Amino acid sequence: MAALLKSLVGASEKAARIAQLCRQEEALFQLLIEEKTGTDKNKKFVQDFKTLADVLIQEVIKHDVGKEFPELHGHICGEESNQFENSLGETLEVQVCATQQDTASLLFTILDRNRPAAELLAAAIHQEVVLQDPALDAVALAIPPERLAIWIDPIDSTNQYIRGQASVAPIGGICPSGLRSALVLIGAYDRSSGDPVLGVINEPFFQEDPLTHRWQGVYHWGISYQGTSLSSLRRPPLCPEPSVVLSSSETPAIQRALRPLYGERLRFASGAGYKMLCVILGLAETYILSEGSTFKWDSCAPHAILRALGGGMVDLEAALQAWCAGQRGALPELTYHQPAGDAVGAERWANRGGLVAFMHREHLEVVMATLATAAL
Ligand code: 2IP
Ligand code: CA
Ligand code: CA
Repeated sequence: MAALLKSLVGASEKAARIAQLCRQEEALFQLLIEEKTGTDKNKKFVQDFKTLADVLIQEVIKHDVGKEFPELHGHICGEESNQFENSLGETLEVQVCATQQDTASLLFTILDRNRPAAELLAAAIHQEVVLQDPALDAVALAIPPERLAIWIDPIDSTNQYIRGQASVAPIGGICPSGLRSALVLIGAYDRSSGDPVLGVINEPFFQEDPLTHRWQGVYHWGISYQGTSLSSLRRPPLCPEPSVVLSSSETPAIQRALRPLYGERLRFASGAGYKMLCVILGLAETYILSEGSTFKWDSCAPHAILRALGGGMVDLEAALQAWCAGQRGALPELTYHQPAGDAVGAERWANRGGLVAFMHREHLEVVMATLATAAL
């Protein structure tokens, strides 16, 4: 288990470096931002590159973790597919090749013969990440990898990643938008129960070095398995004046219903993963989402960390139903192993009933009581 945890943290570090590189290296940055200029073909190509950054990062994680743990083969999935259509309408398969040179050649084709970009990316993909983290080394817990499966969101909050605002002033510790909300999310769940077991959240844009303007990242992890809970973080204390974090597109009805409870401490932020991280860090007591706009790859890693710290994440619709039926014990948490049978594509893996992420049960109960009586 410690080996798998280390492998996922290492993969998240490599992913974060690739995400940083795409913003820091001129040859890649131009591809990322050059949106409104150029010909139609260019526009389409730039659109392609945004997807490519996501696809590539997911493939790197899949490759590195899969190589170390063959038991996970076929059980590492994510938001993206590795089938990539380039500006010429050709379908290409993005993959990490055996050597850096082979990967560079493949990327050269995919990137419309842009050699500097292909070589920079290939070097980042094949770099060796060395972790120096005694706390990670000290973890001793045996969970057979063949019981687990993995969800990856290579970059969550892609819009903010592309927009790239570096210094957005936080409100109550929470950045409403900007690069801070772009995260790498890697979560492992139990194949048979669907429960989240292990989560890694990497923040590639945690802080900018004022001298070099290079980004420094930070990662967090948590494990919750058969009564054992471990995390790089501490459980935040119960806050007497709770705040809630919402999507700026949350419905007016929900916002109205929550106003009496939270008053001015109704916060808004981009990025589903970032809002979950705010609850993990104690910057907000709950994240409430009434719509099915997040997916299993958004919530799996943060959910595992929340559980490791004694919190959780419930399916809002199912939890409200249970609450209203008087079944107020263990409210139904999100699970990760079963697709919605009546949906297609990514929708099969949506958290369709919405969600509530919480750290302290007391806050979850107040939210349930409030929403159950609100006219929504
Ligand atoms: C998105 C991203 C959005 C979020 C949406 C996710 O994932 O996190 O920011 O919407 O739910 O699916 P919001 O910011 O309104 O919470 P991605 O960026 O990976 O598409
Ligand atoms: Ca996402
Ligand atoms: Ca994403």
